[in-house]
Amino acid sequence: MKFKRDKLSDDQLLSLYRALLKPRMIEEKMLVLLRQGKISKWFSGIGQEAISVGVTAALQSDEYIFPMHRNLGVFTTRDIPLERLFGQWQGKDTGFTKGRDRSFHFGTQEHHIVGMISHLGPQLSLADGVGLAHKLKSEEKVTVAFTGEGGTSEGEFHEALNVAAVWQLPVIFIIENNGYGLSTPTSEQYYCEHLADRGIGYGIETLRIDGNNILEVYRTISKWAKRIRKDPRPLLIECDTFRMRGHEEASGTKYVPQDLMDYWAKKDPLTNFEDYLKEEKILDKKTIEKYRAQNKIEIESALANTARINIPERSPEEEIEDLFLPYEHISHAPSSTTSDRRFIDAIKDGIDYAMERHDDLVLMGQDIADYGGVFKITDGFMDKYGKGRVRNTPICESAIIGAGLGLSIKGMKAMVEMQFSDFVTCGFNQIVNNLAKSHYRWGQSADVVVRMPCGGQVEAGPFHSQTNEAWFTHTPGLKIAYPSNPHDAKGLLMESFEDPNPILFFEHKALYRSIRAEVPDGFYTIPFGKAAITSEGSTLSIITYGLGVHWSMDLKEKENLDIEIVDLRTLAPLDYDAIKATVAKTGKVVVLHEDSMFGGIGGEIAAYISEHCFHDLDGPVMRCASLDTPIPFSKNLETNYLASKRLKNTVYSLLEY
Ligand SMILES: Cc1ncc(C[n+]2csc(CCOP(=O)(O)OP(=O)(O)O)c2C)c(N)n1
Repeated sequence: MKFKRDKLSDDQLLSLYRALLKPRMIEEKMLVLLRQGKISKWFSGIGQEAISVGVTAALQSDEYIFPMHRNLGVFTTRDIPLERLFGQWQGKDTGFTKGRDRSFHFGTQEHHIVGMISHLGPQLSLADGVGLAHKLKSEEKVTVAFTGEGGTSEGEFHEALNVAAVWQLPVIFIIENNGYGLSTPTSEQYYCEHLADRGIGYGIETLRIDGNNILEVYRTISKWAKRIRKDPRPLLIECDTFRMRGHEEASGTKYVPQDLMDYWAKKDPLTNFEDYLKEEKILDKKTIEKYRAQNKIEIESALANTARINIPERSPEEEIEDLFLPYEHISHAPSSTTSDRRFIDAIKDGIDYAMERHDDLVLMGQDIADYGGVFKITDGFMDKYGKGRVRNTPICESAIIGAGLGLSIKGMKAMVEMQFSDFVTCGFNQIVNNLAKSHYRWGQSADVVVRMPCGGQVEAGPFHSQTNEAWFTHTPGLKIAYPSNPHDAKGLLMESFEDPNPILFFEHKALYRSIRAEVPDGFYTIPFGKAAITSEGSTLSIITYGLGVHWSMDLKEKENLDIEIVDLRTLAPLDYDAIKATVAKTGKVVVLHEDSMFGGIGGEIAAYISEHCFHDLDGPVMRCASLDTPIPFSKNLETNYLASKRLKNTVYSLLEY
C-alpha cells in the first residue's frame, strides 16, 4: 500500500493513527463482550476503519455525517465519550436513545451525527435536506452520507443522488464497497463495472479510491470538501474495502472464499499504516504500546462505569410523552373580518400566512413552483417567496420527505405536497419509520407537514381517489388532520405549521371547489384533538370527518332527522371527550368514514365506545364505511363503493333498533 503524506505533519499522521487504532481496539473488546453475552449484536467494521476515520477527520466538527452500522470510527473520531457509546449499545440511559434503539441507530446534534435507521438507504435523503439547508443559508458547509454497496440497490439511493444533482446540494455520498451485503456478493448486487460510474448517470462527479488507505481517504475528502463548501454540488465516492468479519458476528463468513480473505488481510488499514509510520520513523513499538495502554484504560473504565448503570425502567406515561416534541397550542383568535373562501382558497391562505410567519419554511412538491401545483394551491408562491423556498421536485416522494426531515435537523420547517395522497405509498418508509419515530428514538422532531389531497367521488379510479388515513393513524408519532370545511382547513393548517411535529394533513379533493364559507381573515389556529359538533341532535350521533360530514348533513336535511353530527377534525389525536359526550347524549352511534371498512379508524372508535361508554348505549355501535375493495373508476361503481351509498340504511336500522 502506498502512502503519500503530502504536507501532513508528524503530529497529524500520529493523530490519524490513533484515530484508527481506537475503533479497532473497541471492536476487539466488543467481540469479547458479545461472546460473554453482554451485548446483543455487533456489526463489525474491522478492516474498514480508514473510511470512517479518514472522512471524519477531514471534516469540520460542525459538518453533519450520516453514518451506517459499520462506522464506529465516525463516532470515535468525533470524540464521543465511550460511556455514552457503551450505554447506547447496552440499552442504558447514558446512551443516546433512552434505551429505545440499539447499536448505531441514533443521532446526536451535539456531535453533528445522524445515525441510520435499519432500512439503510433513507438517511441519504436526510443528508440532502441538511445540504439544502446549508445551501439556502449560504453556510459553506458540506455533509457526508455513507452507504454500503448493498444499500445502493435501494430506490432511496437513486432518489437521493438525483435530488442532490438536480438541486446541486453540497453532499458527499460515500459507498463503502466491502464485497458483500450480508451473504450477497457484489456480482449479485449490481451489474455495472463500478458503482462510482452510476454518478455519471446523475451528472455527479465521481471518484473511486482505496478505502483502506487512510491518507488517500483523508486527502480526497479534505480536497473535495474544500471545493464543495465554496461551490455546492454533490460528489459520489466509491471506497474499495472489504468486510473482514461476518455481516454480524453470529452469521460468520463461511461463504467468503479464503483467498479473498487472505488478499484483503494483507491490505489491513491499521497494520499497513502502522508499518508505514514505523518505516518513516514517526512511530515506534514503545509508542504503539503506550497508545494501546491508554485506550485500554479508557475502554475498561467506560465499560466498568456502564456496567454500574441499570437497564432503564419507565412508565407508560413517560414513554408516550416522548413521542412528540412538547408543543402547547397557543390560541390565536380569528379576526372579526371574514371573506368568502372556497375550501381550496382557505388552504392556500393557510400556507401563505405560514410562509410569511416562518421564513425558514420550505415548500416542496411536484410541479408546485411555476405551475402552482396540479390543484393550483401554490400558484403565485414562487414569485412571492422565491424559488429557494418554493421548490419543484423530481418524482421521488421518499427522498423529498426525507429531505424534509433533513431540513428539521437544521432547525427549518418543511411542507411536502403529495400530488395525490395515493402517491404517499412511495414515501411511506420515510413517514412511518423516520418522521414518526425520530423524536421517540433520539429526540429529533420532524417539523414536516405532508399535505395529502385525497378522496373519492371524483371518478378518478383506484390510484387518484383513495383516502388512506388509516395507514397512518396506526403509526404512533404522527399527528393527523382531516378537515371538512374552509374555516377548519385554514385554522388546522396554520396550527400544523406552528407545531414542530410531523403532521399528515388530509384535504378532500371533492371539497376543494365544491364548498365555500365565510372564513376569518388573517392568522388563527385551531388546536388538534378538538372535535366540532356540526349539527346538534338527540336521537343518534354520526361520528365522522372530511366528506362524511357533508354526507351526514345532506341526509339529516333531506330526511329531516334529529341526529347529531360530530366532526372529528383530527384523527390523531382523537377527541375522546367529544365522543363520550355525544354517546351520552344520544345513546346511538354510527361511525362513518370514506375509507374501506376493515381496519379503518371506525373500528377503533367503535371499540373505544364499547369499552368506555357501554352503559350509555341504546344499540350497537355501527360502522358505515366504503367497500373492502379498491375504489373503482366508473361513476356507478364508485357510488356503489362509497360509504354514502349505505349511510341512510345504516342510520335507519340503528334508529329503529
Ligand atoms: C430495507 C432493508 N432490507 C434488508 C435489510 C437487512 N440487511 C441489513 S444489512 C444488509 C446488508 C447491507 O449490505 P451493505 O449495504 O453492502 O452494507 P454492509 O453490511 O456490507 O456494510 C441487509 C440485507 C435491511 N436492513 N433493510
